[in-house]
Amino acid sequence: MNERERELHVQGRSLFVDDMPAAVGELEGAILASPLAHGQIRRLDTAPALAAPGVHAVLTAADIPGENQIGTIIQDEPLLAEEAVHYQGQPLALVLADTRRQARLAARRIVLEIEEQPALLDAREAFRRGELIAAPRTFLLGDVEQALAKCDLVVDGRCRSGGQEHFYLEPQSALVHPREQRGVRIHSSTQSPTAVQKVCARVLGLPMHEVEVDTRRLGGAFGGKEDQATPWAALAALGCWKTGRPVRLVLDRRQDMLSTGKRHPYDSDFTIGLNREGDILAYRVFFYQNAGAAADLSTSILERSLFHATGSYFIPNVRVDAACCRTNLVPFTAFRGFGGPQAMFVMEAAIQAAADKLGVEARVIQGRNLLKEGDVLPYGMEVEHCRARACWTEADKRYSFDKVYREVSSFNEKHSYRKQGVAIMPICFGISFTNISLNQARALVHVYNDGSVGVSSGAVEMGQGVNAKIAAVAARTLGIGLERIKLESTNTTRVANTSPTAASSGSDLNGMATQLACDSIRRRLQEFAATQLGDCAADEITISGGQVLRASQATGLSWEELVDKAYWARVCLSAQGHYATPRLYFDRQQEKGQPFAYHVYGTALCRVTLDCLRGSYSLDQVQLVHDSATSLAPDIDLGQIEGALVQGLGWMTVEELQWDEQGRQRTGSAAAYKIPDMRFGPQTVETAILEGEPNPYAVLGSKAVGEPPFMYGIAGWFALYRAMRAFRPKGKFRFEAPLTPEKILTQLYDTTAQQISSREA
Ligand code: LUZ
Ligand code: MOS
Repeated sequence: MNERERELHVQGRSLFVDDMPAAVGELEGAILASPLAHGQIRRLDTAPALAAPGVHAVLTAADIPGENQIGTIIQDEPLLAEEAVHYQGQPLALVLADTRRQARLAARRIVLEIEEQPALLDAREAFRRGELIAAPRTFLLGDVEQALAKCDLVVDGRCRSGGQEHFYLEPQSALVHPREQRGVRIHSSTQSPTAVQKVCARVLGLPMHEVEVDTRRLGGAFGGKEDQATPWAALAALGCWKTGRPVRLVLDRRQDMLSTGKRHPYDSDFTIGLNREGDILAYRVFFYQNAGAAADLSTSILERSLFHATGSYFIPNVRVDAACCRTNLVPFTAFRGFGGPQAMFVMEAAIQAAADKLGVEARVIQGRNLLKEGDVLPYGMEVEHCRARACWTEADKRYSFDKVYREVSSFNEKHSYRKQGVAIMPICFGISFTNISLNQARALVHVYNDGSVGVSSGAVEMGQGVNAKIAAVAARTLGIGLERIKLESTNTTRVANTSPTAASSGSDLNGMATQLACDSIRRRLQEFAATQLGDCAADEITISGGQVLRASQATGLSWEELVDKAYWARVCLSAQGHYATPRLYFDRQQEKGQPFAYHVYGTALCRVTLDCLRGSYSLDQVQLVHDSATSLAPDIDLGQIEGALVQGLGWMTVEELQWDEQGRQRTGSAAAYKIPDMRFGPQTVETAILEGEPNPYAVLGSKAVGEPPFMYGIAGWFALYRAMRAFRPKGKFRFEAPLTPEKILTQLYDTTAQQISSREA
């Protein structure tokens, strides 16, 4: 966040969609969502709702002038259900009334009859029945079967991870104003203004240039507004188109939790093979991804699971299979890490299972098999500028793994019913959209003739600080102070065809585009200054600290004066920059290529204390080393690292989604879903930034930071596992996240699953 943004936030003056003033005649929307997970719609009678006080219209699929289709990768998702419902929370109708309350009350009056059908909830079961969203994919390296036959130790197992609610503070919201020619102007809380523009145009049957989308900022997103901000904007746009009035649609927390997608639950089978020394020689894994009722981004997310199947390790023989399975749950969607965390959790589980069998600490296997320069990943990319070992070694040097492990052992010797556990989590995360075409961005920079600067780019500010980073890029490139730079809203008429702000790449891509635009303007100004100052070449001119220099000497000419003179001399003071990440390619037949611009590395150490009588625990300490190259804004990176860590710990420990047998959410409200709070979060977090050489593949030598540190949270799960193991050395524990206190307790005292020796009991 930049200074200005910070000030607005603490004063409560920053505007989110629901803070925008109401226009005359504005209507508020409310949706009717399916109460059942699966069934045929027999009756949908909107008349009673239409008769309710304040109601102006009730819209159903029949009212859609264009296509009733919001799917982007695969066209399999209606905006409003027509004949059948496929998940609980699926929108069926939109009510428009004078007030939000009237709209919500009226929505309850709609008469709905659904003939219920059995709900398919389990990914493996869906796979067995052939309910696949796309053909399964396989990544291969070496010969896994042959290698397994030669291993000293082969261990297999099953690993499951649950979904995760995004819990952004600002719920899904949109505000749509009518324009002439049936066009609309949309304020949407979206990570992807172009996706909203495109889908709204499709739903309304308009060309894209009739739909303008403007996004000032979001109150958090975490992937939950990459694809899933779109339906709410499209519904509001539909309401506006039908009534000719401005329409606002803001979900309340319950509706949001019920009707929007979350992180994908995964169920996986693994086989890992090692030699006696602990080298991993072979790894085979099958990911069953629970995609929910529609494709959404599931196939892309599954692709990232394939890429991150081997985590931070080099394994010479690998087979990864992955299936995207259709069920009757809410369509699951992007969430920080995008399928990477799910895959990396399985890898760590396999290592833990092997360590248990070998009777060594997992860190021995982890440390031996870390990626190094020149290793080839299962997707054919060679590792360059590898920092895996550097982060691990630096973490060991700073935090002394041996010392911490010894302290934990001695604690455990002294305590019978409280046990500590410690785990290390190395991360390696690929940066770039796996859909290569999305790795492009544009920026539009105006230098106004008073010397102030406006920057528009495709990046959406969602609290992650992208505006501050882009402002830093502009200020550095133009040679002027940050106070002269303003980041404008993200708007499809200023910057078109934007990729979502996602994949940790918002600053990388849009920062580069901004740098290119600022470079063009700076070059023109240098040339102009050379003519003004006379007797010198443009190359000798620099601008620094808002002053024009010639051969590094002051000229007395300021930025303002230069800009003013340039304007009167009719020099163009605006520029557009376009950036497309170089070097990327991927062959989906061979499943090989260079899908990432680079990787981000790090190592975290997490220590916990478990109360073995109650199952409750505390996350005592996280210490980590994170690879940041040369950061654009170290304070922002620190916030991203710590925030992602806590969110990752939440996913692994207390955040639990549950559905009943009919596929109805049990955890669809803030009262039933626990996210980490101040008391739950780690008591201490020590973060060290591994400053390195500038990264040659991102803007001004920086590295992306949004998603990678999420995976440090996985250390929390394994630290708890080891504390459980310290209490029950022979216990049979499942590799299943989240590891809630309830699950710990039941596993510690599940006498059917283990033989508790008399000594232990
Ligand atoms: N979104 C996307 C993402 O469309 N493609 C990606 O590869 C990705 N990766 C991380 C987060 N969001
Ligand atoms: Mo994302 S998971 O929208 O980067």
